[in-house]
Amino acid sequence: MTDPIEIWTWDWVPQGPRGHVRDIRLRWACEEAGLPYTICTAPIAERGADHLTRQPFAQVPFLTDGATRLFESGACLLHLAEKSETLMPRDALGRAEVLEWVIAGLNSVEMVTVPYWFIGRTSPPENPLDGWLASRLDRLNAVLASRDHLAAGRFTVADLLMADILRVAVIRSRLDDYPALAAFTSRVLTRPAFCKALQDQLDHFAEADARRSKA
Ligand SMILES: N[C@@H](CCC(=O)N[C@@H](CS)C(=O)NCC(=O)O)C(=O)O
Repeated sequence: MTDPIEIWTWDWVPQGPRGHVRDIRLRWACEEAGLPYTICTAPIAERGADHLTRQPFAQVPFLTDGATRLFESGACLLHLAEKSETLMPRDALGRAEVLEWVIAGLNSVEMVTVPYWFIGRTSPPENPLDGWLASRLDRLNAVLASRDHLAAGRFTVADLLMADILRVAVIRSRLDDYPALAAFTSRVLTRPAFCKALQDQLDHFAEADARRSKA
């Protein structure tokens, strides 16, 4: 029997990021595909040499799957997608569409949403990335106005990733202006696999609180 995939996350985080630590993407993909996995933890307080050999920026998530060791949530998702047709079709066209939308999620959408969120944390009178974000949401809304899924005509890992990128509160609160995008996000985020992954991550950090308060 093969060992379960190891998904590595933090041993503890404060309340703010709970539910958003990116191991959720990997948990969610495994839940969708029925891939056996186990959660492993790296100490957030001491990011030592061992951690840096797994994730050179001292972040999470990263995974182990047999001899394969990967960091970057996008790379990990594509690895999982190779293991299950549920996450990515096997035909060349469907596969290409999934790849382009996964990269678009990371490199055209998340590269705007993360700095937008980060700047917004200081509550500036105006977020200088407002227009940039609006242009991305506008175009994504136009794409999803005529179809339910980003790639391959069905749910794939590209939808999973994009919905996770868009569910950050400060972005999601803007989706009322983008009905197709709001509907897409709600649809994908009500999938049972996402609900389970979210609850499991919340439970993981609640258990960490309990352990800390006993120590
Ligand atoms: N591009 C990376 C980003 C990873 C990332 O931002 N990880 C966060 C948790 S979701 C983290 O480890 N933050 C702690 C830090 O950056 O020091 C990926 O998608 O895996």
